[in-house]
Amino acid sequence: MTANTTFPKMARKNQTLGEFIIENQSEFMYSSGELSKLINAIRLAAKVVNHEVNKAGLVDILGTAGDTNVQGEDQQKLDVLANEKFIQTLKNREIVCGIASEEEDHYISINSQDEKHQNKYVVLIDPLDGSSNIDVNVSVGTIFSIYRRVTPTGTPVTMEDFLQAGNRQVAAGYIIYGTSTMLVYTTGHGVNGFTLNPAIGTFYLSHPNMTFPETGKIYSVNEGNYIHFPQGVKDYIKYCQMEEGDRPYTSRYIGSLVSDFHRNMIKGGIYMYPKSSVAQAGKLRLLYECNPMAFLAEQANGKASDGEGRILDIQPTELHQRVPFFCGSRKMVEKAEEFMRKAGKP
Ligand code: P6P
Repeated sequence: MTANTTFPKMARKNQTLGEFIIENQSEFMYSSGELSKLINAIRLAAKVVNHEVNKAGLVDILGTAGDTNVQGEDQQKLDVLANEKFIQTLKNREIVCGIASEEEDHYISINSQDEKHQNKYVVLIDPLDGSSNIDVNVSVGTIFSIYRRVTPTGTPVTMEDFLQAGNRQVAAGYIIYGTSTMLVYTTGHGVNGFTLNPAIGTFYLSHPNMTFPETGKIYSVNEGNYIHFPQGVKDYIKYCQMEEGDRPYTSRYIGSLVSDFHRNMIKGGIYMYPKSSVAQAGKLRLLYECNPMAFLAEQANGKASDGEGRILDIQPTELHQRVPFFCGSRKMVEKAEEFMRKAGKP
């Protein structure tokens, strides 16, 4: 899979997501409509979760997880609720044959009620990434990754259907619940961003063909972990801070991958979650955080690396495995890799 060179046939500003999907249907490889229905299912779940996230500030009035609200209703933690909404919406559509989620220890096998259904897609999700930010009213996001199953249709999915390298994804994207709610996704033909008009519940194409600037002046990393980083990462952070040429860069770290990625894609920048002496493989999960974001990054002419090689070429071995993650403007990721190469294996 190479960086996007073909734009969607139809990408008119203010086109609705529904119109966009229909007008670009032919570009969904092999799909006879299921992938479109899948993206539509994600669109619906996004609206439901958006409604819940936006009223989170009222949780003290409405009650919190394990409590009951003023109406005596059980309140759920938002990440549990987001997980349930996405899983239920995807199940109801009879399109997917399996789902994996950060909130579920094991994958969920969805055996079709109708044996005629040859559901051929599996979806992997981080239903509410950065959910700890909700209590302080900071943007959070949902991340999704879609593959065609590799085991025979009509049979229950196996782990093999989920442990596919990221370069086999057919679609990936995120929803960012920020100052506005956006759905940003790719099917391998570039990256397009749709903004929700909450008054009418419609997503409009607001950011056609999003691309990372080739370089930037923002670096995003939790510098509180600095002393634990490998020497090459420390050297790159010091490079970013040095007074020379277009540097020092600006440090911006929200603590929400989707938000940092989204800002860096628009303005130019690099997001890093390196391995460290306290987290040997870093923190981020390969299957439902790094792979989808890496697919988006490459489709937006950016780059995504584990510090040594391409994220999308990693062969997964476990459902919840973690990898170090460096993602964003191509030249910035390449410079970070250069410092790590020079410093050698920690
Ligand atoms: P730390 C949220 O938990 C997350 O997975 C990403 O969204 C975010 O960038 C990162 O972890 C924050 O982790 O260790 O810096 O608080």
